Amino acid sequence: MPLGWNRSAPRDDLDERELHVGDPEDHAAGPTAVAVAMKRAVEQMGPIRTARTLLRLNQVDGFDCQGCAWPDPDAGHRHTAEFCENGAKAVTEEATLRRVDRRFFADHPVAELVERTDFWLGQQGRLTEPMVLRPGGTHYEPITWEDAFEVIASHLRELASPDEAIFYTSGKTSNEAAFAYQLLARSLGTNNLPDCSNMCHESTSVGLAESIGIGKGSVSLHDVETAELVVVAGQNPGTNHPRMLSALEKAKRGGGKILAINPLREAGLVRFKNPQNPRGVVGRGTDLADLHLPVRVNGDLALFQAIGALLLEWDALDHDFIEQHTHGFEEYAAHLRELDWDAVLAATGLSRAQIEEAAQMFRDSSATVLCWAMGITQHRNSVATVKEIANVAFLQGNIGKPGAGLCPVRGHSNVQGDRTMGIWERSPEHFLRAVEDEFEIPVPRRHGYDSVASVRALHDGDASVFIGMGGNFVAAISDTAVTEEAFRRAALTVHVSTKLNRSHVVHGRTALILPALGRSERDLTGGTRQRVTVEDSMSAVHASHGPLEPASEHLRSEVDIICGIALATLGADHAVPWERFRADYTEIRHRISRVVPGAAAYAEKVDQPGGFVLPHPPRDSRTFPTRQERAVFAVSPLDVLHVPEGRLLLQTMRSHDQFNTTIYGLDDRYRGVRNGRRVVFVHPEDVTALGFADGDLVDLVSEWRDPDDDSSAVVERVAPAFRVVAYEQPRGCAAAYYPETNPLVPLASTALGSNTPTSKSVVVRLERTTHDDARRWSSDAGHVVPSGRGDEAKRVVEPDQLS
Ligand SMILES: Nc1nc2c(c(=O)[nH]1)N[C@H]1C(S)=C(S)[C@@H](COP(=O)(O)OP(=O)(O)OC[C@H]3O[C@@H](n4cnc5c(=O)[nH]c(N)nc54)[C@H](O)[C@@H]3O)O[C@H]1N2
Ligand SMILES: Nc1nc2c(c(=O)[nH]1)N[C@H]1C(S)=C(S)[C@@H](COP(=O)(O)OP(=O)(O)OC[C@H]3O[C@@H](n4cnc5c(=O)[nH]c(N)nc54)[C@H](O)[C@@H]3O)O[C@H]1N2
Ligand SMILES: [Mo]
Repeated sequence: MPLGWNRSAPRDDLDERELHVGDPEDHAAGPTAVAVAMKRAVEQMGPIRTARTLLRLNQVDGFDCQGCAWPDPDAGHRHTAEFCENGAKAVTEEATLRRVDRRFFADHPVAELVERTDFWLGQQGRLTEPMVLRPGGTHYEPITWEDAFEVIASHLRELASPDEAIFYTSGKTSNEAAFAYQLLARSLGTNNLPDCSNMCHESTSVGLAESIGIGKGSVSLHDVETAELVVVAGQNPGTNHPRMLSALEKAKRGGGKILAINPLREAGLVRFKNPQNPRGVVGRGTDLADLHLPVRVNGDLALFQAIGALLLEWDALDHDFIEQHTHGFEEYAAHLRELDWDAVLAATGLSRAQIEEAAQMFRDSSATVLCWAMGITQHRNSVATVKEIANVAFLQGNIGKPGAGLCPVRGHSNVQGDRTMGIWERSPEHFLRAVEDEFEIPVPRRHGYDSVASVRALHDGDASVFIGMGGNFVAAISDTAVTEEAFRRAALTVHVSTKLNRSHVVHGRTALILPALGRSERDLTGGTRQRVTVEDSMSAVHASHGPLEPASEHLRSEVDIICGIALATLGADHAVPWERFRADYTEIRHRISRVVPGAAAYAEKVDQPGGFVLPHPPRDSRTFPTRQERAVFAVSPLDVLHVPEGRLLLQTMRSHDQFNTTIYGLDDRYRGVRNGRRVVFVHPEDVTALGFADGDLVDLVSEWRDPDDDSSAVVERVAPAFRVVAYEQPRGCAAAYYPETNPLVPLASTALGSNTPTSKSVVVRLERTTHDDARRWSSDAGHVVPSGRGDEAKRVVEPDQLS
């Protein structure tokens, strides 16, 4: 019996139906998507509120979708219904009429809530008033806002060093709140500003900064729509960026081609039935990918090297671009002339013919857009892979020209804006100096903790206060058992949240829940109607204001809460005008325009309909702010991830019915799974070869040894009770949903250079489950994690025991 799992199945009475597995779908969206979105919305909001809310979504005078960071069409080119199925679910989750009030907390002790799944917690409704859990307390109790701020202030004042406090941000936070939040942390004297980006596109930010001098993508929506070739690597837009399918459809109708690079044949990459036009509603829809390369998990570095080598061999190069704008071409070309094709085939699991066919698509295109997301960024070699993608773009001059460029597709709706505003544990010197000059406060230069380092600091006692501006850090980050133990050691955990989640019930000695306004709600902070601003994945900044009555009269905006903490901690005569910030966010926008590069006249520009686009030198003028002042070809060794015999390489991904740790429902329609989340997708022949059958219940056991230390022991981690689903993909690979699989990802297993958890490359073996109630677990709703101690969930195996 695996250690650390002597817990019964979690309690979840939401859905007692059996897990059901059918065939995956061969297209995305269509009328079903509209029907599902409307059903969920009407269930939680009623028909009138549903109509009022959804029609304001992503409109020029409306509010920005809380879902993903995909951009909006230009003002004047938007549909009446400018949203997707999953955007509608995101809005429903926030605009629901269900409420979590003080009665709820009085009825449910924390010891009970911790046994609930994240699905159940989220489905209880919106948080309504500030709550505190006192040391040794059994229940959360109401607390006034002023007392809550005083609890935080007294903890912060008692710290021996400001670096013992951690200020986490999830990427929904507006630019105004983000700017104020980083200013609060830095006023206190710390750069401890980890964010969800550390777990997400950090490998992109680090890789692109080295390759092109700026960590952001270089395309506009128009470029994607007019490209001759769009490459979609390691991304599942049908689920996670559904509005991207409309852009891909436009590209196809304009004669463009699509190359999908993904271990799974995702429905959204096969065919799209656009519910906005009749062809999509009654017809067959639009075929998307012209070629699907079923790459082995983690094979992309090798694949892009091979594509580069073929383009070199065929002399399919933009010589002028290479000569005028790049650095390091000779070394790169020499490296690829030595390419070891056997290693390429082993790493990618593809044939040479398949790779040549893909390379020909590059050769035959004079304007290529390269898109990628988590399938690229969450591996040990991810930074190198991002640079390899940039290399291939440079070969053909596919940057800074129409219909071409690099397109990392961001996750959270404002994750890119938060970074622009200074949410960064290692903000550059020019930014820190600008803050210092603007506010005349000393700003620390020591780098802060990123997300992984924050867990370690809490675990080791180097930090004792954790403040989360949105998000669900405990469930989102790797190594759940270790993380939960770290949180339990904190003196104070504070969460500014809209919905109940696991981070509220795995808590420090004192814990606060501070309920915030959501983006769909009217913000009357300071007595005037306030707007906020956000930046999408393509650097477009625009304003957003919500139409709805707030879920409760006690809610405060994130800006208001940050200013409240600052005033309680730093006092009213602090150099930063916190009172003026909360009275009128325009004051914050004026400060942004003086501190943030490229944001001059920010307050005025966001008044233009549709907003404005931040400067991006490679996109705008083919200038590259790298040290070499050119686009830099990177040379990276080709590595093949070795998976021992009898093990699988597991990627952890999203179902169609979740937003990160927020579980909307239990169906992954496109992959044929209904009423359950504890499934592991395995190639049919691997299922048999490993001695199992489709439908068996297994525990997932991850095996990890420090790759930099050959003598280290193998450490195992277990996540119990997953149903095996035979599912087409490259041999040796497997897939399962996050966050249920986060207990398997070691905290120390991170990407080189970006420290992002390797949640897409986890070496696992399957073990027949020994849990009595395993059937119940596997048909259970949502998120199950151990609440055991960190060391209990691990067992140590000596290296020679690993075959
Ligand atoms: N509805 C909805 N929308 C979302 C989110 C959500 O949870 N729900 N999350 C938001 C956030 S924060 C983010 S970051 C994005 C995430 O958007 P995605 O990156 O699309 O999210 P994942 O589900 O993690 O999907 C990763 C994809 O990469 C593939 N993949 C896995 N490993 C590899 C590999 O080694 N190589 C290649 N080539 N492919 C691989 C998987 O099969 C899968 O198709 O979506 C955002 N939008
Ligand atoms: N194994 C594995 N782990 C992963 C990933 C993976 O692919 N695999 N993906 C990683 C990625 S890409 C990301 S981005 C992270 C996500 O990590 P997070 O951003 O920390 O997690 P979310 O689940 O998006 O946070 C949801 C919570 O945010 C709060 N919230 C929602 N809207 C608002 C709002 O408007 N204001 C405030 N104040 N709070 C709000 C709600 O209370 C909700 O419970 O997870 C990472 N973890
Ligand atoms: Mo993300």
